[in-house]
Amino acid sequence: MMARKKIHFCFLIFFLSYGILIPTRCLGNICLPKQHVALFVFGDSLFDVGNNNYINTTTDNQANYSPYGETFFNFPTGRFSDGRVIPDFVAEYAKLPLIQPYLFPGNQQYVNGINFASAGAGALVETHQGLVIDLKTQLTYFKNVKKILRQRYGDKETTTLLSKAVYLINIGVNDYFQENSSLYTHEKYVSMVVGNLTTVIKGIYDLGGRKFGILNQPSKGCFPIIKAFVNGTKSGSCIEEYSAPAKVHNIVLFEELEKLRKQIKGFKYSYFNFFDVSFEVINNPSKFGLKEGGVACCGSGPYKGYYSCGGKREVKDYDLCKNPSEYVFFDSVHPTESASRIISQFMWSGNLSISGPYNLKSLFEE
Ligand SMILES: *[C@@H]1O[C@H](CO)[C@@H](O)[C@H](O)[C@H]1NC(C)=O
Ligand SMILES: *[C@@H]1O[C@H](CO)[C@@H](O)[C@H](O)[C@H]1NC(C)=O
Ligand SMILES: *[C@@H]1O[C@H](CO)[C@@H](O)[C@H](O)[C@H]1NC(C)=O
Ligand SMILES: *[C@@H]1O[C@H](CO)[C@@H](O)[C@H](O)[C@H]1NC(C)=O
Ligand SMILES: CC(=O)N[C@H]1CO[C@H](CO)[C@@H](O)[C@@H]1O
Repeated sequence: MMARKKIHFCFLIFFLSYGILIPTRCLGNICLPKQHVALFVFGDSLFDVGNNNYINTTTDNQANYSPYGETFFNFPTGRFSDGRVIPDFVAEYAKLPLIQPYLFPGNQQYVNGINFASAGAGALVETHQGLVIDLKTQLTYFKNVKKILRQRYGDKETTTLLSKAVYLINIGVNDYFQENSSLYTHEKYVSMVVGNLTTVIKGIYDLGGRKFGILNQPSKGCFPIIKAFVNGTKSGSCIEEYSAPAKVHNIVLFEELEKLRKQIKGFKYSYFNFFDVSFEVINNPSKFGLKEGGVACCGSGPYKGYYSCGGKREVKDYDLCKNPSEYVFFDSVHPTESASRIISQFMWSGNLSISGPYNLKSLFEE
């Protein structure tokens, strides 16, 4: 019930601020401002806004229990955060309402976009297979959305909507957490992960997508969960060797995006340097108005690095900080709402070395 109310409220704001004052075009009985740009979201727990509430999975891949959601929404929504996550801020900056999870039951509009992200998902279908919506399946869902849009609004409007839309993708962290990854050389495993990611990007392009926002891998060696399982590190320091595959991934990903830009017509992208931004925010939280980058808000063990927030996973004990807004990490892997806002601002308006060749703002305005 509460989720519904909030969504209607957002639609209302949207129509009040755009539908009436700005010239519109209409899809069926829904009128959109001329410059309407939808947001489609693909990925893992960083972006999941509740899809995993509706699949058979484990509590490791779910956040639909307290204290997740305790600040902004005042109830657990399935977001791995005390409050909002990155796609919520991107939608806000793009003057869109909150983008709904694809699996949310009931009628969906899709004209503002939709979110397919699933916590635990990877670019490889083997990653948490059977417990998540892998990236390939997310693409299948998008294909289905396109079909529905065409039935409702016709080919021409659908083509326009999809070509103007921005496609935000974050994937890979879970692939590199797989034990299997050690069976391969870094180079081989990275080529599989990035290869499957670019296959999905091409799949979206073939369905009419043109504008892509892609995050590279964060500095995983700084995550409390990694630090907690390595002995003898002093508080706050990152473990560089755990970031090594991420660095290879990031180089290969950038090369592949450049190849796509040169090879396929109209392809535009924003490559977000999540690695440097996450490293900076974690290690210099005070620069960004935060206090704690080394220890998580919710969890147990050293650095609150055990993944036990909410007490419904393997480890049942957990502590919760008083003020999540002072922390970078909410649980041992996921950012707080405050950190997600900071990251989103860099994605939205960061300079070329952070968010390029387009930042998200310029992609939306294209
Ligand atoms: C989830 O698992 C339960 C119990 O195993 C089963 O009854 C149900 O059909 C499954 N639901 C889906 C959507 O697969
Ligand atoms: C990982 O290992 C499992 C079990 O051996 C296997 O079924 C799976 O295909 C492997 N995944 C990859 C990406 O190699
Ligand atoms: C995608 O991943 C699979 C393993 O799931 C791998 O066998 C395949 O080669 C990868 N595809 C590309 C294009 O790299
Ligand atoms: C880009 O922005 C970052 C962070 O605000 C800053 O440190 C860096 O100097 C900027 N680079 C350029 C080339 O302006
Ligand atoms: C020597 C030492 O401190 N070993 C510890 C390393 O961390 C593991 C897991 O936290 C402990 O079980 C070991 O005792």
